[in-house]
Amino acid sequence: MTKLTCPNPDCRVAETGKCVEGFPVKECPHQQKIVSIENHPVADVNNEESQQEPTPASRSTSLTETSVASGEILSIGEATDILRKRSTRVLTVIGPNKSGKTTLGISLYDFFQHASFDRWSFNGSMTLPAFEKRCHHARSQCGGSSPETQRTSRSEGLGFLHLALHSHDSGRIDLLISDRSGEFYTAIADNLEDCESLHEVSRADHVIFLVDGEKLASDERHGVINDVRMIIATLMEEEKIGVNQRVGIILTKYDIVFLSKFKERVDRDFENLVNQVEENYGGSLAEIKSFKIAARSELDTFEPCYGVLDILEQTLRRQHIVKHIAPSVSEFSRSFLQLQETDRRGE
Ligand SMILES: Nc1nc2c(ncn2[C@@H]2O[C@H](COP(=O)(O)OP(=O)(O)OP(=O)(O)O)[C@@H](O)[C@H]2O)c(=O)[nH]1
Ligand SMILES: [Mg+2]
Repeated sequence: MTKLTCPNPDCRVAETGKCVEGFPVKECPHQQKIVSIENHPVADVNNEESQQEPTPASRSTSLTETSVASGEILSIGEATDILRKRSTRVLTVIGPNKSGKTTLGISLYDFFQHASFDRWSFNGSMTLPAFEKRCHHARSQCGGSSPETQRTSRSEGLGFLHLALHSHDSGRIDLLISDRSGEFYTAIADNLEDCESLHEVSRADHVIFLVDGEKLASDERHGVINDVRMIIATLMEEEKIGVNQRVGIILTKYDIVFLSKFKERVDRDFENLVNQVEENYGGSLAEIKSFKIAARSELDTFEPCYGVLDILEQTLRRQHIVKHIAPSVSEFSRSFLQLQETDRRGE
């Protein structure tokens, strides 16, 4: 028999048999997650599949008061718990595969291990092992020709890396950085249903679109621009981004661009793309800014986290945004969406 429990601390389904979000119990997406996990917990040590690491989607969806964080990348339920409890910013990182999404997240963690930025210093992380695993993989490749970040596979689904930062005047701010496979994003124009599962976009404080500088300096330059254009156009058409979101267009791996004989052409292509996005969508988004970054530079002349800290500053900045009105749709993202900060004021 399946015991009724719910990761939402406000839900008393165990006592009342009723879902606090108004779903018929069997249809509650939170319940479905728990049931499916409870139905498949048998650890068969001979079964290769059961030895695979749990993905964010396959783990329990929330950190309850009695649970201990695994330190792995956070599922949407676990991220929602942080949003519910703390002053949080969500940085959503979107881009085709190998554009540098995961590296951007781990570069911030790496940076705050050794330094502080402006008034911000490291105040902890609930995903230390997840960061360490990703950093270790990159560092352990240093013996090779260049450090490599491990690819994020599509089956891993959506996850969030977590950093807590502190400053004297603002206190603690929690930062959630999305991580997902690039293949998912490049396929969304063909699979519009996938747009419905873009939970990381709806609640983002800052949505950034990455343009791979290395590819832009190569023969693949047209494909790179088209991919990013197509992703932005799809998200606009599907109304996944709009007046509530600050958007960043990011040229990544600028260390490679810097050394390239095509540097001027790359700068020009990037500038044209940014101008086009501003022209097409400037009036429909809260803000559009562009950044050039080298999250993992191979050149000593580039400061660590080159350009990434400007993105961080932009993400942490408070903004004047209308209070988000919770949609009446029956989606798993509901509680995530509802957790917009209500006290945002312009600074
Ligand atoms: N030289 C240089 N390499 C970088 C930089 N940022 C990322 N890389 C490399 O680019 C490759 C791809 O980076 P990832 O962070 O894994 O890219 P991703 O967008 O997460 O890719 P998927 O997980 O496949 O979607 C890795 O080998 C990184 O080491 C950078 O600033 N400079
Ligand atoms: Mg990745």
